[in-house]
Amino acid sequence: MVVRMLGKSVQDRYGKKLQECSNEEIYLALLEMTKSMADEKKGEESKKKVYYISAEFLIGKLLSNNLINLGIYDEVREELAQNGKSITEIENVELEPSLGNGGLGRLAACFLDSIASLGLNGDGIGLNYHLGLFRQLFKENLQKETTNPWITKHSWLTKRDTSYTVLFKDFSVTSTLYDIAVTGYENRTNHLHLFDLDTVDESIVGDGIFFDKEDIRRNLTLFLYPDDSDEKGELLRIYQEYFMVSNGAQMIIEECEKKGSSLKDLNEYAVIQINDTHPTMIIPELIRLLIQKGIDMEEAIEIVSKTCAYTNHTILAEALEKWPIRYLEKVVPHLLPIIKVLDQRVRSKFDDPSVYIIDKEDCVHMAHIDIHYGFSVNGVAALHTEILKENELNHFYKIYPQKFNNKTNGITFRRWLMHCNYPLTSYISELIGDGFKKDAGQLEKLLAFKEDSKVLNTLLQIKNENKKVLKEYLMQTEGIQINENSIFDIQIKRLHEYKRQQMNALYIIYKYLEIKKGNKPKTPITIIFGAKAAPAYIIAKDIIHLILCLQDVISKDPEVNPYLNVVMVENYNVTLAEKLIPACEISEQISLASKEASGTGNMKFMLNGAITLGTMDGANVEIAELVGEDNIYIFGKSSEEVIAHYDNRDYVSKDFYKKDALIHNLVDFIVSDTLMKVGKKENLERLHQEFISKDWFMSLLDLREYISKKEEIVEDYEDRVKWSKLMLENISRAGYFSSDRTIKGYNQDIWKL
Ligand code: OAK
Repeated sequence: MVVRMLGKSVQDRYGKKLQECSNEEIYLALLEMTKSMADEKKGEESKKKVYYISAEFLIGKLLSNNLINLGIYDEVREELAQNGKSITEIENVELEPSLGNGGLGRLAACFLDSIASLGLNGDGIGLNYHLGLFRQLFKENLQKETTNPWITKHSWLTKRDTSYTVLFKDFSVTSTLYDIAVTGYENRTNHLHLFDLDTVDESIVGDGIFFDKEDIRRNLTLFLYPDDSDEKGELLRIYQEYFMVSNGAQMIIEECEKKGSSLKDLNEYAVIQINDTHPTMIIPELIRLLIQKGIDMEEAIEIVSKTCAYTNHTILAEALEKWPIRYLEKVVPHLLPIIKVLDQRVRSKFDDPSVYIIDKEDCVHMAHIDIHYGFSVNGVAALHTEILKENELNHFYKIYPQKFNNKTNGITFRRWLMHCNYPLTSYISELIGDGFKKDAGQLEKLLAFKEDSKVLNTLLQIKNENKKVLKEYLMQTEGIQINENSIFDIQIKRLHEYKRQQMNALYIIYKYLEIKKGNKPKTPITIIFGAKAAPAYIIAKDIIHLILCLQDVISKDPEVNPYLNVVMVENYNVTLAEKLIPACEISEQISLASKEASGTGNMKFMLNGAITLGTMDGANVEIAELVGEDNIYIFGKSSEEVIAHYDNRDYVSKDFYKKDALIHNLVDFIVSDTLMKVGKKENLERLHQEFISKDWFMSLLDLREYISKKEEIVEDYEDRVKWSKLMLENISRAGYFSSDRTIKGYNQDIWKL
């Protein structure tokens, strides 16, 4: 039926048949058709609505996802195939929206999918970054940055009439709103609201990603996370954040008033989930707007406190935002009297400077605003929430134990199984029916096939097919050649020292030297990385340099490359993740215990039958509990041990370097002639020094255990029956990590829609 609509639509549009159309023409026809089908699925305007406000929404390409959720993917795919067209090629026409960076942004996207799929009334609020996060290029084994424009006639944005005035210190601006429809799986359509400014001008960007940071009218929504390594950059971030929250607050108030709210009962109409601290200014902004509407300050504070809830996504000090008062004075002076009152109220109640909003250096701690003036504080995995309660936010937990709760992250199975791994999805349906698509827990039914060699073999076969698809894709898109008969070991995530890509690099050096000595692995290994480093994060860029140098050296060494290969994919994004994850065999989740709040890649890999090699960190802990210790490869110091090292300040990386000959050797290889020939002295020497004299995230502490665990997993890979059982066990137990489960939890405990 739908497909006939597609045929008719292309006939009307282009006056020709489907098989005569170009991929671009078909894409546009599908886009229009899908948009109008989504519009017809408008859900009921329930009294209360959740607003998920976030600086990032890493939504990925939308065509296939929308077709799946509208229930027409199979039909469209088949009809296209019958007309000699491939849905995969048509997907290639779409540019990936560049509205996010990492886990926090991807989580927001999974959540929007689950909110709509569960039939809940909830929208996202964010910014329409024209050039998104930067596009990553590799030149001379270094990361370079350029712009990543993604908005074209092919994008899913719909311009709305809605617009608001946003007040800054020296001027005000008028916003424009773009919406992206979010259709749930066989359910309602909600919206992602992206605010923008008509005066923003992409042409001011020259030479990579350089632009005038002070030209706010023209730069405000150019980039996600513009460089904030100087004051002008920090001010621009405040402009962006305030622009986002002021628009959001005005929209929420307008929608609630339209539904009959007097605003005194705002919390009966709206609940605002604050995604980390970037949107925190929505609290003083809402208070300000309520006062403008005639509500007195005390009452306004009470109302807002009943409406806002906060999610913490990191314990890393540098990611916990604090803004100097003098910066806020330069951008949003009208918020300061309110922030000062909020601080005063805290001071009058609590005699503990660590919970004040304004510290003695006159900095405003954004998370402290959220905790005092929101009604819920949640962490994103069980361990993370415990660490918040017992360590990082302990003083707050003692004041407000009832506010703290855990919501272990999840992923949408529509994208991370049904869309990205069609062969596995079809096979699971064949074995246990379609029930798991709406009720992920049903994946456990697969456990009935634990001893079924035909099923186990088919799982291996599907993995092999996915590996070939990845090989083909990397060849076509990046010109990279990989060996499909090697073990695919993958680490894809933002580049950060705590995630320890550098420890993986030391393993590569270890393996390289072993092979040189004649100790060859039985099956060749391909270690694949994907990661962007923040442009001003020097050491992170040095780590990328090291990995690219290793890739370079090994690819040119015929003694080593039949057994070991390193591949760093350029410009890692959701589209690449969708190809890498179904092909992965070993999932690298090796953060320093206590530092990774949750991780969500770990869940995606598990669901697609990869085996985790990881530390007891974030959601790895819950994965380990679910699959049992025989089905996961865990190594490294525990979070307690790591926290004790930080508390006692007794970790000295130089001791490991000096006392352990193996470690010494691996670290020194970074500045060996072999690497210096392809790399830059300055970068390699700096990284070498970093390992020896800092190593803030204790790579050397866990290195020996990491190497031996990795040797063990690689050895176990040889037993194909054992491996296929590991796969089955992991896939079967992944149901818990559906974001539908997470969202049901948010709704039950926090939103109460
Ligand atoms: C990004 C910017 C500021 C603060 C946190 C982030 C972020 O991406 N955090 C990540 O959030 C994910 C979703 O909760 C977690 O799974 C990751 O562990 C965490 O690093």
